[in-house]
Order: sequence, then C-alpha cells, then structure tokens
Amino acid sequence: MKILVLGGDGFCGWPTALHLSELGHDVCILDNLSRRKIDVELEVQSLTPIASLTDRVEAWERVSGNRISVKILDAAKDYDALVSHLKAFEPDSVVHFAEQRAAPYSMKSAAHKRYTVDNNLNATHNLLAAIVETGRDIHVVHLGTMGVYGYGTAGMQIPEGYLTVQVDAGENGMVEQEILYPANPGSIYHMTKTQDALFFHYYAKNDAMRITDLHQGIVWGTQTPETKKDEALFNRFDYDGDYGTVLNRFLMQAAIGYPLTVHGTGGQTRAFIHIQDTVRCVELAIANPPERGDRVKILNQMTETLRVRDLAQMIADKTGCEIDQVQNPRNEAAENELNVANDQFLALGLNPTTLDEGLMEEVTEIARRFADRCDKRRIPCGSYWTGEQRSDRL
Ligand code: NAD
Ligand code: USQ
Repeated sequence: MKILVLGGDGFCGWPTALHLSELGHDVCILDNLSRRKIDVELEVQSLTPIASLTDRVEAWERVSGNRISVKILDAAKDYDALVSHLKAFEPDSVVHFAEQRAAPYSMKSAAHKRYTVDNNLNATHNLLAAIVETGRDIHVVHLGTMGVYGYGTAGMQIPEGYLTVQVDAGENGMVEQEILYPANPGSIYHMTKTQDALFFHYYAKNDAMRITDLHQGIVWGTQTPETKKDEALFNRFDYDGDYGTVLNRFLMQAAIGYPLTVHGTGGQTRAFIHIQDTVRCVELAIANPPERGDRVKILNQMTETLRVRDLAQMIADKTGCEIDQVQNPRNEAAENELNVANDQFLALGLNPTTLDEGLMEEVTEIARRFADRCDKRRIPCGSYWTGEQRSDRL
C-alpha cells in the first residue's frame, strides 16, 4: 500500500513511518520540520540526540533496504503543493499527525494560541479539501486525543466517539439519537481536535470520505523495535515543561534525581499508551478502514488509565526519588475518575503493552544514558492556563 505520513518526523510519526515501511508499505513522510524549529524557540532539545530527517531516512535504507521518501511542505499553508503531492504520490492512505500537539505550548500566549489554531485547523482542513480535489478515494487516519471527551468524571464508561441520547420531545414522546460525544476541551490544543472532529463528520457525510479518528491517550516510552536498529533512527524524547508528557517526564526526572513534579494533588486520572502500541494501532486502523459512505470510524487508542499521584508513587517506590507537589499551572479538575472503552482495538488484535517494570526500566535507561543533555532549567512548567494563575506565581 502507498501511505503518506503527515508529521512523519515527529515523536509518534517517525516510529510509525518506520513500522509501516518495515511491513512492506511504500511510505512517504510529509513534514514542515516545525517541531524542530519549536525546540529552537524554546531553547531545548530532545533528551535523545535525533538525526536530521535526511540522515534518518538514509540510515533506514541502510539497515532495512527500504526507501522512505520525504516531502518538506507546510500542510497548513502550502495548499497547492499539498494537492500536487497527493496527485503525484497517489497514496491509498494518509496518516495525519501534523499538528501542534502540546497543550502547555498552546496556552503560553495569545500568539501561541493563534498559531495552534491556525496550524491545526488549516492542516486538517487543507488535507480534506485537497483529497476531494484529487478525486481519489484515500483513507484518512487522524491522530486525535482522549482529551476531546474532557477530563471531568463522566459517571459512565467513555464510549468510542458516539453517545446514544434520549430526548423528551414532548408530544412526540422520547426521541433517540446517536451523537458525537459532547466536546469538552481542556486547552486550546485540545479544542483544535474537537474542531477537527466536525471537519471529519462533514467530509464523511458530504464527500463519502473514508475517515478514521483515533482518540489517543498520553503516549509514553520512546523506542520501538525499528528505532532501536541504529542510533540515527532514535526517536525524540521530550522532557521540558511544554512538550514533555507526564510519564516520560517522571521517568526522566527519577533518572536524574529531580523531585517528581506532581501538579496539585495529582488526582488527575489520564489514559496512557506505549509508543509500540501507537504504531501497532495505526497499522490496524489502516488495515481496517470504514466503507465509503460510513460515518467517521472513531476508536479510543489507549491501553490503561492511571492517576498522576499513583504514577509518581510507583516511580518513587522503584527509584527512591522524591515527590514534589507543585502548584498546578493548568485549569483542570483536581480529581477525576476515568473509565474508557477500547473494545475495537482489542477486537482487532491489539495486545496491550502495560506499564511494567521492564519497559519503565528501558525508558529510565535512555534517560540515564542521555542525562547530561538535560537542561534542568527547562523542566518546570512555565505555561499558565489563566492570567490569575500567572500572577499568583509572580
Ligand atoms: P510531534 O510534535 O512530535 O510531531 C508532529 C509532527 O508534525 C512534527 O514533526 C511537526 O514538524 C509536524 N507538523 C506540525 N504542523 C505541520 C504542518 N502544518 N505541516 C507539516 N508538518 C507539520 O507530535 P507527536 O507527539 O508525534 O503527536 C502527533 C499527533 O498525535 C498529534 O496530532 C497529537 O495531537 C497526537 N497525539 C499525541 C500524543 C502524545 O502523547 N504525543 C497523544 C495523543 C495524541
Ligand atoms: N502533569 C503533572 N506533572 C507534570 C506534567 C503533567 O502532574 O510534570 C499532569 C497535568 O497537569 C495533566 C496530566 O499530568 O493533568 C497530563 O499531562 P500531559 O502533559 O502528560 O498530557 P496532556 O497535556 O493531556 O497532553 C498529552 C499530549 C497531547 C495528547 C494528550 C492525550 O501532549 O498531544 O493529546 O496527552 S490526553 O491527555 O489523553 O488528552
């Protein structure tokens, strides 16, 4: 199959591109390298040294014999070039990772909010409009987020995208409808994903486009069997206060003896998935597309839920690292319960990788090995959700 991976230079996109290439697909990476430029803006680097995209694909060809082609292009801005590339490469599927994905980065300032909205909504909408313009039947697999459902306590199991509701229609009695689960974003970044969902709903309905939206939890880990094959294939590892996600941050903090930065009481419960399962889920989603004319196929891409303070305690017990309860810079529920359905991926054959000692060890090993690359000044979160929180801090 021919597969175009938008955002294929990023944390999830790179190991996915390698995995799809390993399976024998003809893969092309499309990326504007914006994530590397944001590292320069934030004066931080991936904890793992990462090779340039050119060196990455050359190393992959050397170790696997498979060629991955590269197209440097801004999907949010270069619409005509995007159409031309879709016409030239003729993909069967497009995997769409190409968005600004950090909630704290999206909340740093008005400029960051506007950039995140412009980039994410235009990248997604340009892709959909461009596919219609090519006239080809291309399956779109988009990486969405569990955060579209919101992080309150739902009091029920979170379904996979759709909710059956009953409305009292007066003299017409009770009316039953299936609706998209009500959007409840917790940051500007998460809001862009809820808007993406409406674009998908519309294009599936109007143009019979085949679309799969993967509502993914927080990804942890760094290596996959393919990225381990050569140092030039190593995946990025974000640890800073904007892009580092909670579990990888804690593993890195433990490795360098930095007290684990639990926000508030740490009562936030979140969904998690290991990077090896991310790439496997994308493989399964590509192999099982919806039919033309079907509604958007939505799958919850997560394997376990954990509370932040339990996560911190687990890592502290294992490493002896201290826990520091810091003021929460985010505007989010201090405590929440979370119960998520993920039956579809399990039925398709996903065998979940859970947070076991071996894997944690592996990540900690990576963190220890590259500890000298860590700039401790970049660990605290300096992005506040509200002006009040910012001034409390000053
Ligand atoms: P990332 O920032 O590491 O990768 C995104 C890639 O897309 C980067 O290489 C970037 O340069 C590229 N990109 C961004 N805007 C672009 C544009 N306009 N044109 C072309 N390329 C562009 O992020 P990631 O962690 O790999 O996340 C990928 C996707 O998965 C995101 O959409 C994110 O919302 C979703 N996701 C990630 C996680 C996680 O924990 N990392 C969890 C759930 C969902
Ligand atoms: N947190 C801490 N300490 C830290 C960092 C985070 O307690 O040092 C807390 C946060 O306050 C939050 C939770 O941990 O309650 C998760 O934060 P996170 O940064 O790990 O994850 P989040 O901002 O939700 O975003 C990440 C990805 C995003 C993806 C999302 C999936 O960056 O792209 O969409 O996870 S989900 O959370 O399921 O919506």
